[in-house]
Amino acid sequence: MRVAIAVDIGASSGRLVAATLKGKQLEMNELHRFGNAFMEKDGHDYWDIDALFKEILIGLKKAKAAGIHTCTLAIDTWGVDYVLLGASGERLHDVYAYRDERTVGAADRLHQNLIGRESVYAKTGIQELSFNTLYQLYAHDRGQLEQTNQILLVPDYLYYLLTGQKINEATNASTTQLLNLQTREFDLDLLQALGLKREQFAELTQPGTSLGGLKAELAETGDYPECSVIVAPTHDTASAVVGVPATTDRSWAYISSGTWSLLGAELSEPLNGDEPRKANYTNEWGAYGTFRFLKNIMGLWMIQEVRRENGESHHFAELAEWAEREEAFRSLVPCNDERFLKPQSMTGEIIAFCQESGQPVPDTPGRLARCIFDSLALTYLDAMRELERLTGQTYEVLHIVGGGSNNKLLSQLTADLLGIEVWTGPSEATAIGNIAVQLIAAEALADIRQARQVIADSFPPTICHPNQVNNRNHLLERWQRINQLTLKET
Ligand code: LFR
Repeated sequence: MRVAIAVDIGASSGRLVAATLKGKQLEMNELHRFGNAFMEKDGHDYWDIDALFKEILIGLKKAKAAGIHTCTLAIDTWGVDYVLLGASGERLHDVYAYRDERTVGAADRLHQNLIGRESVYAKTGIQELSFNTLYQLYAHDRGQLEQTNQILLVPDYLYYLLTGQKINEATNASTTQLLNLQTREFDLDLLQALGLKREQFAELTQPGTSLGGLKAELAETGDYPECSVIVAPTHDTASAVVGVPATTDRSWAYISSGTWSLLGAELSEPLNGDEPRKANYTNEWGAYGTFRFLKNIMGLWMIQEVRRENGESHHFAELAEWAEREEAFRSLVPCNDERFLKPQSMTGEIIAFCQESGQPVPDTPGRLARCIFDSLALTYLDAMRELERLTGQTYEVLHIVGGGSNNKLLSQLTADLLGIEVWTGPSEATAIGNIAVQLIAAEALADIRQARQVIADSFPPTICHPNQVNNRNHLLERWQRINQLTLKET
């Protein structure tokens, strides 16, 4: 029996999942799950990359113990974060987490001093987010960049630790904001502006490429299955979009809902004109030559933070249940305002905004959760309207995949506000998309179309039908006023 193992690591948790294709059904089995979070050291935020690698090895040991002797294996993680390697392949630094504040103001400085916003967008089609690798590298220690032999992104680095091979996987490389849409290569002007050379990056590698086996020192231990390592769409969002169970001919958009909510459409050509730039839409590269035309929305990070600040004493499901009992649209916050990117206290920041804007203060966990879900759903509405305007399409169905698709209240609110069907699940779309690419590479599935059919059959989505929203016009006017108070987007 062919087994495909996905290593899928997000900003708040990671997992190894094994899947087998039985007839037309995918059967999935979670092998190992672990937490992830950035940690502070000397005033900066870092990922514990060594701990993450150890978790991968623990998961692979569990796979072997569960009787998996041979498998294919692929890795995805969040985007943009990078690892600099020296001449002998050694890591030169701790791995910064993208919310680290050293990039505050870096985008403005780079655009003023080196190359304008408009040209960067025309070249890359990538939305401006303060933490794009372009800005992170600009804020990085110069001396260290000069010593750097190779720049890998986080999943590339994990592949390197597993196989000894250095690649720059294409979907994730596009999140650096250093790739040129025309040449489909690293943009030499941008590299030059950063003082970098093309040789400091590896070959751009497409998802589905085979990297051979584990490196000898791992394989020889006999602790792990014999792995045939495949390149996933290593950017988790790219894997999640492959995992969208879209099978009908109805036009569809998606939200990949996790720490971030990524709302967009799958396009065959990028849209990088003035209008998408002003709306801060991005053209991240997808698997199989597609583009993920999408927008980052603050997402479940807000509720994750509120929960953490509360000593993690409530489950997400419990918070959602309490939120459901609260009055709808009582207090609203502009989720995409920069102030919510990494506030000292998320709870404090939400309360402060409500006070400043003369709204009732959400003073219980249920009310805070309600405020976040209501505000996210309204932000989805705005982003969908922008998406429709920019692509000239009307979307009949919105798929919500990822962990956030378990949140029934948020999905129903979204359906109600958008007035279209919202199809939710699978919640493990990222791991499933990663696995689908392995199965296509192994020729067990023909293509993405067939993969999506199998995904839909194996994990049938739940459909939320839209209900009428009371006092809709009044609500939308209030929401508009609140957004006018927004100072700056992330
Ligand atoms: C989602 C995600 C987003 C990216 C953000 C930072 O997990 O990968 O797509 O913008 O995290 O990498």
